[in-house]
Formats: sequence, C-alpha cells, structure tokens
Amino acid sequence: MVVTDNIQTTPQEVKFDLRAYLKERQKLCEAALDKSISMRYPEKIYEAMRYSLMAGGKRLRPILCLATCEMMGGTIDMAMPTACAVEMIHTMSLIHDDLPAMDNDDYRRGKLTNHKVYGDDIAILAGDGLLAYAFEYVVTQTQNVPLERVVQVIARLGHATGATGLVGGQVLDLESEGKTDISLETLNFIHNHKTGALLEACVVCGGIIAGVSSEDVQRLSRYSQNIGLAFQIIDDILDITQTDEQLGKTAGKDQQAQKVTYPSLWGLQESKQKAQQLIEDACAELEPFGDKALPLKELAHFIISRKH
Ligand code: GRG
Repeated sequence: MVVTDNIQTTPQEVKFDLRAYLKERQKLCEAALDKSISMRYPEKIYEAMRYSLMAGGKRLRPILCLATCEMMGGTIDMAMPTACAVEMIHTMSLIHDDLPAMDNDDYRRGKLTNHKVYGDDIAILAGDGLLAYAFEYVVTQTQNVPLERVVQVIARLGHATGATGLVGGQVLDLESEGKTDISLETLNFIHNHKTGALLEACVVCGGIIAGVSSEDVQRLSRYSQNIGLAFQIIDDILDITQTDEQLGKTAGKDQQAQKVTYPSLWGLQESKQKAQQLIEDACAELEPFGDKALPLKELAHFIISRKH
C-alpha cells in the first residue's frame, strides 16, 4: 500500500481518504450523540452525563459500528442508535475507571474528569445513567431493523459490558496492580475483556443490524479481537512515549502503578511488531468482503498509527 497525504492507494487504485472519512464520521456521531440526551429535570445528572459524553474522544467505537453495518449492506440510519449506545457505554466505563476507587485520574479527553467536576457521587450516577440509557436508546430508537436483530444487539452489548466483558477485565486489572508476576495469559485476559469485548460488540452489532450470517459474525469477531488487542498494545506504548498534553490524560500511569504491560513484557520494539501483525491478521479476515472492507481495514491501520 502507498500512502500519500492520507490518500491510501491499493494496487487496484482504490482511493480512501482516511482523514476525511474520520472527520465526516466523527461529525455525524457528535451530532447524533448531542441529540441523544437532552437537558431535563433534575438537570444536574443530565449535565454530568452530557459533560463526559460530549467531551470529544476519537469516537472509534461508533465509527466501527457504522462502518461494519455499511460494509455488510446496512445503512448508517439503521446502526446509529447502537453506535450512540456503544459510545454511552464506553463513556460510562471511562467515568467509573477515573474514580478515586479505581484509577483515580484528574484528566480525561483533555478535560477534568467527571468526579473532579461533579463529585464522586454524581459521577457514579452519571455512569449508571449512561449505562441504562444505552440499552433503552437501542430499543426505542432503532428503526427499520427486524426485532430479533435488535434483541441480539442488546444481548451482545450486555455480554460485552458485564462480568463477561468490561467488568470482568477491570476486576482482574485491579487485582493485578502491584504484582510483577502477571503472565501473558492473564494480561491478554484483562485486555480482551476490558478493551476488546466492547470493540468486538461494536463491530459484531454493526454486522447483526445489517443481517449477517453466523459465519460472517465469526469473521467479524476475529477481526475485532485482533484490533482490540492491537489497540491495547498501542495504548500501553503511548502511555510511555506520549505526554499528558498529547494524551489528554495523565501519561506514565502504568509505570507509576507498577502495572505489567505489553512493553514491560516485550519491550517497545517487539510490542510494535506484535501490534502490526495483529492488524495484518485482522485485515486478512476481511478479504472476502473486497473493496467494501476498505474503511474497516483503514480503521485497523489507524489504531496502530494513532498518537493519542
Ligand atoms: C460499571 C458496567 C460497569 C463497568 C465499568 C470501569 C470499568 C468497568 C471498566 C474499565 C474499562 C476501561 C476504562 C477500559 C479502557 C479502554 C480504553 C483503552 C479506553 C481508551 O479508549 P479511546 O482511546 O478513548 O478510544 P477516546 O477518549 O478516544 O474515546
């Protein structure tokens, strides 16, 4: 692949402007998220929910959901409520992760964390509010999608969020803090659950909404598990190599908390190579979808080239 000014060209001369694509999709997602939660009584909680939901971020998860739905023959409108829901769930997890009882962070997405602005009590409730609303939103707002697909989406989102996903990964992560004898197997378990599970749900739910076969669900799962792990390896690398300003949050937290990370096990260079290999494996899963898979392939490459 040749890359010139962000226009990426395959041997078949199919052009894809990733920067323009991301900008356009981020704008679409921002507008949909802004509309999804309006201010009402009691204002305090809606303000706290909106504070973190509208604080920026790459919007990678909703973009992956929309891109998969389109690749599999669905439309943006069909997938947008689910795309908003995954960003609500992701934002909830960031709010809770930043609490003093967890990672105790002061900054997120370049702004003060939710509990620093609203206090721990309201931050917990803002997370809870976003979590519950995500499920309500999928059910009440999804249109022109058969009900059995919506039910499958709800089940997938629940599975990715609870003890079988985010919660389970976070528990093991907390238990591993300060321990230096964490195995690669445990580290993979943590990140496959804490980071990978929701990314997988974004991609697979996008496919389910479009009505994919169970064989394609498996293919999409393998693509997303690979990008999920690569995403976390890069996250660990950025924690070491970037500044607070570049990350929009406190850098160097892993070393400070004496966490075992991929770079601490493999070193920076090998970690980068492994992430690159995972992205190549992910893209190989999309070969049967031809040129329609270009956005998902480029999003996979974006995951390892990102700087924050
Ligand atoms: C209460 C149901 C419930 C769950 C919470 C706190 C928790 C359980 C899980 C932690 C999950 C977590 C914070 C995982 C880290 C994922 C990660 C790498 C986040 C950064 O994602 P980016 O880079 O962030 O996509 P932006 O800001 O761009 O969206």
